[in-house]
Amino acid sequence: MARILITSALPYINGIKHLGNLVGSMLPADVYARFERARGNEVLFICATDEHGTPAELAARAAGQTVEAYCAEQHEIQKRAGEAFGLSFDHFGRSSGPQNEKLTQHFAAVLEDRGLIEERVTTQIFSIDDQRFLPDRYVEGECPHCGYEKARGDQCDNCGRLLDPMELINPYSAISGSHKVEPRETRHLYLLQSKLQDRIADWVASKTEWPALTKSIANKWIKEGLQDRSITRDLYWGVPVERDGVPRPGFEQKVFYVWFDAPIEYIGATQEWAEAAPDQNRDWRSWWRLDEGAHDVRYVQFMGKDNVAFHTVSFPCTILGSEEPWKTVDTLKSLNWLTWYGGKFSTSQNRGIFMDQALELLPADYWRWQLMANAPESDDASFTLEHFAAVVNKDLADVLGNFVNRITRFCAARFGEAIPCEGNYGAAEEKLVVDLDAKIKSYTDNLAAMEFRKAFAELRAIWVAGNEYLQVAAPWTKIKEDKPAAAASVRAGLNLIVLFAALSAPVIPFTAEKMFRVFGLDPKEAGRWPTSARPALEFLNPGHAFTPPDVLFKKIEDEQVEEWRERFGAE
Ligand code: B3M
Ligand code: ZN
Repeated sequence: MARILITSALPYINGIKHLGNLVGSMLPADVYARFERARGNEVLFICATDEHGTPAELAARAAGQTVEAYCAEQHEIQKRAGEAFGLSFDHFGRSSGPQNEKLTQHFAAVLEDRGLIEERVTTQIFSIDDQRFLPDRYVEGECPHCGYEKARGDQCDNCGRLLDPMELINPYSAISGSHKVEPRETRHLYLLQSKLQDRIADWVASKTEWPALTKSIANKWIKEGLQDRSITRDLYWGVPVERDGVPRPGFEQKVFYVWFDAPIEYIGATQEWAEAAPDQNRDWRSWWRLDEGAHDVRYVQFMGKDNVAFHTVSFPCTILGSEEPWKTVDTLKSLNWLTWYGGKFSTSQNRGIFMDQALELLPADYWRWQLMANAPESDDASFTLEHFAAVVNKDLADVLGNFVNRITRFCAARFGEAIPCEGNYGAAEEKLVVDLDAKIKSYTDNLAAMEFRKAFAELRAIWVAGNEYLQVAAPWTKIKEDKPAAAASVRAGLNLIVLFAALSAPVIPFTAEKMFRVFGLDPKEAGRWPTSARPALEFLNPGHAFTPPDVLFKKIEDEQVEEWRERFGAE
């Protein structure tokens, strides 16, 4: 039994996440966690809301709430949405918690002791009316290159060039619109990443199992050379810049940068998990400290491609730079973008479906299947309602749902609501076993490699093989001339439902549970990962009672697609 630590990128606190965010990290992480648990491994699956930074402050202000109240409320909303989607986190924490604060301050202190942190004075735009320094993207003005009037301080959306906010002509605050802005000097802590160039380059080079997308992004940053980066901000909301409870002189009004503390929350949330159940002897250190048991942990991270640099370079600088025996990541699965009809999901422009809305339309498994079977792995992928409906209707309703409903109903009508006893398996079942075993192996290998599209193409092929078997065995006609033979194929078909439930549970857990319940089975027991269809065909004893389920998946009608197109801005 292996110990596997799984983390999903931490969803930012400013509002409920859309389907693209979901498939970008939390959902694939969940599928993988469920798979590894079913294989009998000890899994710890950790996530949290990422709560600090300017966007949280501004969102709170827009909502007319204090940032503390806003974050507390939004955390609960995201937590509930995750649960409703079946995200099986062992803990869903909060980066604004005391554990993360202590750890963040600890890392900063150790890094400073190692000579990796220094104070530097920089110039930044200060907004007099807002009474705050403006992060680059909150300064707007005219682009010095193309003249576009709403260029952001970090980049011009019109010509695409990267900008420095000082370059903007006629700059103003994107927060208040005020033009009363001026450059002012401010002092910040810099993490001297340049000193860690070789260390990080060697570490990345040693990671031979990283998938291509992850590796190529990491290598790009290493090739460009690691830059020293400021890890503090002039803000109210964040981890205070303190050491052993004492504020750093000159930094009383500053906090650590959100991207410095957010990854540390992977550790913080694990500590929250342990402290949430004091009676259960949970040892967070055994997952994170190499000197306290974590040497045998395998650590897997999931994230969208825009987060890869932070996880392959920045966070490793924090961890490795500390020279303390912390566990580092073994492999990182990164995903491309899911687009909404080829464009961006956007709350303000009412484009796309968000997690809470999705569940108002259909149960979680419909979305989980479509998103994972079409995950943006090798490239960006476009979500369209038309494709969604086609996939659900075909894969889930016609193939899997139809299989389950057809065989359970037929058996109930002709043999009664129990596994038929008569007849023996023969050549057809042997062929089925050989075929399924090859597919189960390929499916398992692809899941283990986190190649989700390939994996779920294989799972679909497994369901199809079940249908084809029934098509050929045709108990509905055979029953007239050879009842025992018909009984044997019905018995095989019913056993396949249990097999399919176990294999499908990582991606469609709610449906898998319903399939187990048809036979009154406990998903924990019956859901162990199958390696062969051979024992699976004998799993249910003849005479074992069952109850045919209601239709597992309803087809999506054209009118529904039309209505949703209207509502969610499809174009
Ligand atoms: N919160 C993702 C984002 O907002 C970011 C991930 C943090 S992972 C430590 O883009
Ligand atoms: Zn421009």
